[in-house]
Amino acid sequence: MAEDALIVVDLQNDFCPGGALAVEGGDEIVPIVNRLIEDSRHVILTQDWHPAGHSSFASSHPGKAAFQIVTMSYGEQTLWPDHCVQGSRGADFHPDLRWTTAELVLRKGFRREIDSYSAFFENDHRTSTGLAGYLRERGISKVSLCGLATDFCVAFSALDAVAQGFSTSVVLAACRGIDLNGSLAAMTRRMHDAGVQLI
Ligand code: VGL
Ligand code: ZN
Repeated sequence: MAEDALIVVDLQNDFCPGGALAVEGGDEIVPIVNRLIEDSRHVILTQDWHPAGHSSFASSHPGKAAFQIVTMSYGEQTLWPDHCVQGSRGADFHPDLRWTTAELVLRKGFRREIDSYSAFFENDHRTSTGLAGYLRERGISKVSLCGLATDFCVAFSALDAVAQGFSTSVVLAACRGIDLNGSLAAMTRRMHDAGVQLI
């Protein structure tokens, strides 16, 4: 039987107001996401999970500041404030998120040398997280995404999901974006053009 899953992306303290890489209104989506979780048969969460000194942190690049772009071996990488450090409070899920029914918590960004926006592939677009195989082996062919941030981890996850053949939708009311240099409009268009259902 074709099954569907809800994927809640990075709904962690550091992406909420007061956090290290706060997304405006990030905490406002928690009640909406809780309702989606209640209504979903299968729930998967992703958790941004970086070692201290991660290469996506501006602090690892002397002379560089957060939100600047550098070129890594795998291409361009935006630099971020230190965030979602493994085991820190900032890396915990928002305290009001009701995620006990989740069947999988997928951690990403744990390799020091490479960032991972997408739940499916790291930022070289080649190194797999194993999620596509996990979903296929469980007979899940349809995924619905929500969480933070719309224009980074949600968007790249959604683009990879359709490219991997999953029927993919993004619940925009249950997402909030960072919007760096027009990234929200650009990524929304990319998702639409790729066949992601935006609802
Ligand atoms: C994210 C920037 C860095 C996200 C994660 O969850 O969208 N953005 N790490
Ligand atoms: Zn990150």
